[in-house]
Amino acid sequence: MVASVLRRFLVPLAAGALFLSALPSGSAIAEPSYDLYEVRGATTAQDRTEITATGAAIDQVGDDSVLVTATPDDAEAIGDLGYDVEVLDLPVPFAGPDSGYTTYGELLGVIDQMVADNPRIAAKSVIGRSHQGRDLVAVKISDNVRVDENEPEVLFVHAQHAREHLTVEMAVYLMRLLTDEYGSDPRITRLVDNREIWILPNVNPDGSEYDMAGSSWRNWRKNRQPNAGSSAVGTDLNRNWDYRWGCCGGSSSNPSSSTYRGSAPESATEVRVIADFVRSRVVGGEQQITTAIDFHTYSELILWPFGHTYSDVTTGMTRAEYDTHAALGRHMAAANGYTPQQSSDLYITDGSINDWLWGDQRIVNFTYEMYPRSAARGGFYPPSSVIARETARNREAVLRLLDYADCPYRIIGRQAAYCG
Ligand code: LU0
Ligand code: CA
Ligand code: CA
Ligand code: ZN
Repeated sequence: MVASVLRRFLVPLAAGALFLSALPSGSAIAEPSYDLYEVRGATTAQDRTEITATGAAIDQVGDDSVLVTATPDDAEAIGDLGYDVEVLDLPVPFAGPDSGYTTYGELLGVIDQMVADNPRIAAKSVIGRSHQGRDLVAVKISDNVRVDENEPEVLFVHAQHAREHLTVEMAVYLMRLLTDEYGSDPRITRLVDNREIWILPNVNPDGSEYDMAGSSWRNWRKNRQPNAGSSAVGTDLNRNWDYRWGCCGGSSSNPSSSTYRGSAPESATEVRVIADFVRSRVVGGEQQITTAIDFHTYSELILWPFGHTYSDVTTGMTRAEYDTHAALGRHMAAANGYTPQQSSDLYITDGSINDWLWGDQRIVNFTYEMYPRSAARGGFYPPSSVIARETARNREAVLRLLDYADCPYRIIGRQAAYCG
């Protein structure tokens, strides 16, 4: 981050600031404003967890600093912890929206066309509706797509966080890859024939449409569900899952926070719909989905559970299970150049999909934090010119997950014990 974009904390927002209007700080009625801050003096995961406990969301981790999305109150609380806090002016890429990114309406068009062109291997279902009533869509890709065959199932979740638009492009890329190259690329043909692949291309359409709807990006993270007794809108979907929800200081109870965990587990309409969908894949008492990726931006990381504890091995995670996640995470990272690590190496989170998919459903799963590595390269808003390169970058990594979906424990040689 270049010095010219730094302004001292407490300097008032300039007129025409690109976020929501600068509302009087401390007002009980006004919706809070979220700004980008640089916090210096944070070096450990424990430091970062303490910072997120104020309600701020960490966007980028450096050796001794982090960037956070925070309300003025969160920023003040971080300062009270003894860190050096500066508000950042938004860098140029925030000037968007960039028409090279796929809107929700365009996404539905892409899906319908892809299904029309590939009716034997692609199908769309509406699994529920968002809080504002938009269709929540699942795309299935497999041979004999209309039949529920006895094949390992794989789940890809995209855009829990509204502003992470590159993840929707990742879904479009995957749908095109698996359909366009079916019948010509032998590896992809074999995987489509022997897996049932579920792509949820945008699970937070209310949020992503809101983020794109203005004359500039809104830096929005949560969904758009109102909160009783508060003017602050939205729940952080990735803190609302029903596994050790709110347990461990990795989410906020304050509706104004961008990491608000909601009033109860699955209180967010979209989380409830996706969780019901995942539960519906339990057939004959057995979860059919073996492996999953939840796509986010940014930082170029591959993360595995748990997020709610710094421990590798704990209740609900044996050494072999941890090692399976770590080995598969590293195997994928070797293909895309991301950094592999346990989720809590970043900071503690609770109520994440990552923890729920493993802790509750026993699905071996990962969070991908996609391009870029830093805010200086565009943060949540890189130019659409990077879409083709940064989605194709994950081709081999995703194919590796699909390969291991028959028995992920195979990667540590434990298939007899786990998949016999
Ligand atoms: O939800 C998040 O805070 C994620 C990281 C966790 C999955 C550990 N980071 S993000 O919000 O910047 N995508
Ligand atoms: Ca099939
Ligand atoms: Ca099946
Ligand atoms: Zn995210």
